[in-house]
Amino acid sequence: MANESTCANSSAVTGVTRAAAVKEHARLQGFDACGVAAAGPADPGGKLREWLERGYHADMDWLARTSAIRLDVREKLPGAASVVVVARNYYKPAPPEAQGQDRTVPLPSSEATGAVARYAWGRDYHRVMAKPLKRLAAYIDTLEPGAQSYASIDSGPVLERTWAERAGVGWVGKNSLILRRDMGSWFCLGAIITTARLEPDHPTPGYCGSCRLCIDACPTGAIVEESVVDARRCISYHTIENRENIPQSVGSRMGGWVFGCDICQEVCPWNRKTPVSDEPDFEPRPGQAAPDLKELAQSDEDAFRARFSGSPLMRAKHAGMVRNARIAIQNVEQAEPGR
Ligand code: B12
Ligand code: SF4
Ligand code: SF4
Repeated sequence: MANESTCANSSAVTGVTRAAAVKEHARLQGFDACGVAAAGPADPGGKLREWLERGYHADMDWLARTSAIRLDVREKLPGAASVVVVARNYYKPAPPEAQGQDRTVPLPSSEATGAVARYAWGRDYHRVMAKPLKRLAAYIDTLEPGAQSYASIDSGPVLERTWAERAGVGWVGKNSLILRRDMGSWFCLGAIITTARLEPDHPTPGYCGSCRLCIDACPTGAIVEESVVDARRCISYHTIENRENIPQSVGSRMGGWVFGCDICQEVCPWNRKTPVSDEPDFEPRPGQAAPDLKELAQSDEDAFRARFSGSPLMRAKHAGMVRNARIAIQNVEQAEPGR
């Protein structure tokens, strides 16, 4: 595979081959892709600062609070020399209960089930990836005397997409996600900051070309310019992170989405041929990919916990999911009066 770094074969431990050994170990840990970047300032172009200044982070103040660390991995790990980025494919085909849903639009399904982002159909990816990533970090530490590493998935103060792009793991698509020609964007990222010196990969070129399907398909206009998402308009932000009321301008365009949103990925041509993930933990759990809206809206906290414990849906909390289901029900009723 040209440019997009995959997991390579080697077990030698010097220079270029050290990076190759890391990639082979990443493959053994189940990761589908792995690349290496040289540590340093993450965002010389000031894109993160500008994004924050424009308020695109909505109320995710933790992004602003940790921005100094995000801007330079050496703030997190003094002496950091390399950033290893891994990707884990989570693509599973829709289970029968979600097959009637048109996931490229915000319309509610006629079955009055909610739509859930594909990454959240199975077990929480943080849990799935944590141990393999820690094992990979421990392996990297053996490559150089005294080497230290910091492993992070999603919640750590690391600009994962920037590092993924630099490490040749994929390119930043116009929907702002990292894409690969062999997997589309149906994967989660993890990063390891390390003091070990590993031979860096080259960034991969972008393959969006003149396409702008994701920008045109976004029902709320959240992709305000190529590769830039305003979270204040993003259904994913409102259904997962927002703890307050969802503004009418977004709620009325959410359709049946009750957790996350995949519209800007479902329409992407690179996502048509993603191989099915070999991770059993990403197998859709019963009722999780397309929960019954009325059941969800009427659920009590205990029932919610019993059903979704260990899944990404817990992030939105019971109150958030009930709120989302109520909005989706209103949208169904408006689309099909008298239901
Ligand atoms: C905050 C956050 C969100 C927010 C804000 C989204 C956003 N676009 O920033 C919300 C809640 C909306 C969100 C939604 C989603 N998220 Co999110 N999110 C994050 C998180 C925690 C931080 C992102 C961040 O720092 N944003 C700030 C902006 C400024 O940074 P950035 O977009 O990464 O931009 C950098 C580069 O992309 C580059 N860049 C920016 N613009 C441009 C333009 C050009 C032309 C170029 C070349 C480069 C470039 O420079 C920037 C600064 O260095 C990351 C995990 C992490 N720690 O990184 C996950 C992460 C990005 N999310 C992820 C996912 C899966 C999603 C969803 C698909 C979930 C869903 N199905 O609902 C949606 C997608 C929405 C979308 N189109 O972005 C994955 C992405 C995997 C992938 N294949 O890329 C991540 C990496 C989590 C993970 N570990 O897997 N997310
Ligand atoms: S996740 Fe949905 S709302 Fe957010 S940018 Fe993509 S299509 Fe738009
Ligand atoms: S839909 Fe088109 S523009 Fe958007 S990320 Fe995919 S290829 Fe790029």
